[in-house]
Amino acid sequence: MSYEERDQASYYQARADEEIWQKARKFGVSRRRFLELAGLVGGSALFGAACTDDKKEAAPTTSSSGPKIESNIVKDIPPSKFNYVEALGFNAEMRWENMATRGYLTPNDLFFVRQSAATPRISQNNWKLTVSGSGVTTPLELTYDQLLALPEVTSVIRSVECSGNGRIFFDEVLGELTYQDGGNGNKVSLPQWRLGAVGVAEWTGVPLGAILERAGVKPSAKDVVPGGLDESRLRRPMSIAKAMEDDTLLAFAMNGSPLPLDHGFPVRALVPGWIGNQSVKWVGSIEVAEEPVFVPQNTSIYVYIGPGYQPEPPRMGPVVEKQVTKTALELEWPAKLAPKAQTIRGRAWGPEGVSKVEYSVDEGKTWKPAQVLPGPNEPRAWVRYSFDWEPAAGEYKIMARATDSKGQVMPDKIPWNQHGMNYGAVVAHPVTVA
Ligand SMILES: Nc1nc2c(c(=O)[nH]1)N[C@H]1C(S)=C(S)[C@@H](COP(=O)(O)O)O[C@H]1N2
Ligand SMILES: [Mo]
Repeated sequence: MSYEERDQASYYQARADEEIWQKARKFGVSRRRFLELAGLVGGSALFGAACTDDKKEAAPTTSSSGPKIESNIVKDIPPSKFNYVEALGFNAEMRWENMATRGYLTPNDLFFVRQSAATPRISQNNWKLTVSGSGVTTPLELTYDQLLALPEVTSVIRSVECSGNGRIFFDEVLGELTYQDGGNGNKVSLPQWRLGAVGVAEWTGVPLGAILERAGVKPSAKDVVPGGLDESRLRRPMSIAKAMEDDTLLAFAMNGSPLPLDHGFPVRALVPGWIGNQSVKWVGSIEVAEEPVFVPQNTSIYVYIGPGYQPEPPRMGPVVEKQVTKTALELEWPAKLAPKAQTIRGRAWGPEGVSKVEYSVDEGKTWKPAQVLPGPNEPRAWVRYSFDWEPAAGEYKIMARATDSKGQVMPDKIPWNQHGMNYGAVVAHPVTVA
């Protein structure tokens, strides 16, 4: 497809949506309800305008179900869908209760956003990818069209999760704040996510390995570093082994739509099973090095610092790459439920996949197996589960814990680390039944 054709396609999509909306209006459907419905069926058109430099045109059609938040995130982030988490840039946390009415995937309009700088507006017409460095024999450049035309294009269902997901529990459970060292004794606070900094989408793109092979990747290549085109210029190295895995992609579509602006349009890295920071958005370059690459991201920011962790020079502590196993309930935090028989739902995920989920409604005294629902249930995505509960009025804490495919059970407690990385302990969800 040429650029013109693609632009045409999004134009027609927008026209078609407008037409459906006009019809819906005749039946008394509000704009907001219409957009919600569009979201349920995929709502590709909501993001179809993602390929322009013009701010006005690029802004997705917005629904407003609350006061608008000034942020440098382009998509609509109403409080009904997101908690806006202030710290180190722009962070919109998914509200888990919204997932209770959803299928396996996180719709694009509910997907959390984490970034250190404003969403850049990059035109796919000017975009190109450069692949270079000592680890390749034939540096190359690819245009957007060339990338999309590669025969290796594939789709995978995978999670993206911020390594700081659950960070707030270090403070709430262990009673010790997490922070980044700002120099001069300054403690910079980090995004205090609860559990909504995770989502699962179907990503379409080209395996990074296929591109590296085209560039003549050398057997001596060690580290691969995608570089972001946003103001933060994020560079995040991964090992050549990780770069060559089948599901490590340069992705250009998310749940069947062109990547939304906030999620990395036109192209992002997808590094499944590893922390979200690895999945560099707005990728413009891939550097392949024969030497290990050290940048603040893997020497001082995404490292474990604290009692029980040792520095590993030049790193200040063990590097954080893999995610850990976690679970969340599809309930408001704190939740209010009626005293009657009901089904409680949740999702559990981790880099090794999930083989079992158990729950406790008596603060961990007794545990029962939850029912894992059918679904893709792939490792590096998540499983959905449910259990029936008929509570009497009162105050409760619901706990859930997942076991991964290696038999590893989520621990009751984990040690504190300064940056609040990978909170993988069991969480107690407060519930009032009245
Ligand atoms: N270029 C760039 N890529 C980035 C970031 C960023 O600030 N700039 N943030 C990273 C972090 S820390 C996370 S957790 C994920 C979040 O991806 P999402 O916003 O699509 O959910 O993007 C990663 N990719
Ligand atoms: Mo992150």
